[in-house]
Amino acid sequence: MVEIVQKIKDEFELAFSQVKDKASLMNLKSEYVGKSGKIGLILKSLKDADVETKQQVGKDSNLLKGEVEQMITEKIKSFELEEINKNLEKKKIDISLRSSLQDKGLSSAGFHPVSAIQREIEDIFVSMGFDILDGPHIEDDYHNFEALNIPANHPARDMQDTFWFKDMKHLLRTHTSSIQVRGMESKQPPFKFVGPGKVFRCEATDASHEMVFHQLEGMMVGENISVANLIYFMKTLLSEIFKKETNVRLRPGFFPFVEPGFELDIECLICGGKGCSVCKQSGWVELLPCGMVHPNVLKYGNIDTSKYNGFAFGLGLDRLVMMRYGIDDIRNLHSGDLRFVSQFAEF
Ligand code: FA5
Repeated sequence: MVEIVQKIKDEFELAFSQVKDKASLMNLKSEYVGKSGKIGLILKSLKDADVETKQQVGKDSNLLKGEVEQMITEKIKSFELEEINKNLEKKKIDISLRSSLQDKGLSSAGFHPVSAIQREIEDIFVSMGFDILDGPHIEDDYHNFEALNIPANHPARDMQDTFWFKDMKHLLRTHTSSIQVRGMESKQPPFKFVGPGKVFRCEATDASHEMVFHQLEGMMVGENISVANLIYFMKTLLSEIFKKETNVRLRPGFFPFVEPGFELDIECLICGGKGCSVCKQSGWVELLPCGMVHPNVLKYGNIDTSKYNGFAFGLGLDRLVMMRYGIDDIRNLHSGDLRFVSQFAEF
């Protein structure tokens, strides 16, 4: 009886040494240590043996079972490693090869200039203690208009031509000001945040107008916020972005969600203020509408207007990129022409 364990062991070792792949190894596994494998059967065949033999053979076959399982597990690992190495060998990447984009004279990757400027501005505001918020592209009437003090039938709705959904309750957001409403819903004053993103307007395109463009909303709510605070943050932003003296002008502007409202224009950097198609021959480009948040908007946001007030602004990112790089037609920005965007790739 005792020899039978040794016999099975020898038999296994011979078969094991001839195994060439994972599949035959798995077969060997079930043949020896599977449910009705050879080692298990030894124990079953001990029914009529004396106690001493049963104990000895039981011990030996258990030991053998452990050994066999360990040998098989290790062999499986070595087969798997071999497979990985083979695959790596096949799929070897030669990092010294030029990409097909480089052959066409294009850089392989980089941020779109609008994304790059958005990140830069986010960093500037984060360093001044602002949070960054997001909001959905598909908005409802309440967040895009009503809670911003633009009720149904208000003429101000015509200021932004809107892409409505068939239900006439949902729309593609026309401005990032909807993020103001969502910010007030999620935060307790005092707070300050910026909310960048795509916006959509159903309007004719020209050198300075796109149907899909980008804005960055900003909002600060606290006690005793003044126009001086607003101007401070706007000036800091522009000097960080342009890294040079830029001429700006502040003029009154009407937006139902701010009172007083302002338009901050920048002297056109394309023509140096002489007049061109981008600034519509005026020498100035509308860049940064802003103002003190209208009390009605704060009330919609459940903010105690006897204690808190604030400012808000909505920066046009595409026009900012145009001013920074001297791009004379906004339509170049989203034309999808790689030759155009690759000029801005950092590497
Ligand atoms: C608004 O969208 C307001 N929500 C901004 C605001 C926020 C005012 C907070 C007060 C307080 P406006 O429609 O002017 O305002 O757009 C803001 C900026 O987006 C413009 O100054 C301009 O830089 C940019 N912009 C507007 N329309 C287009 C367009 N069709 N294509 C490209 N940029 C545009």
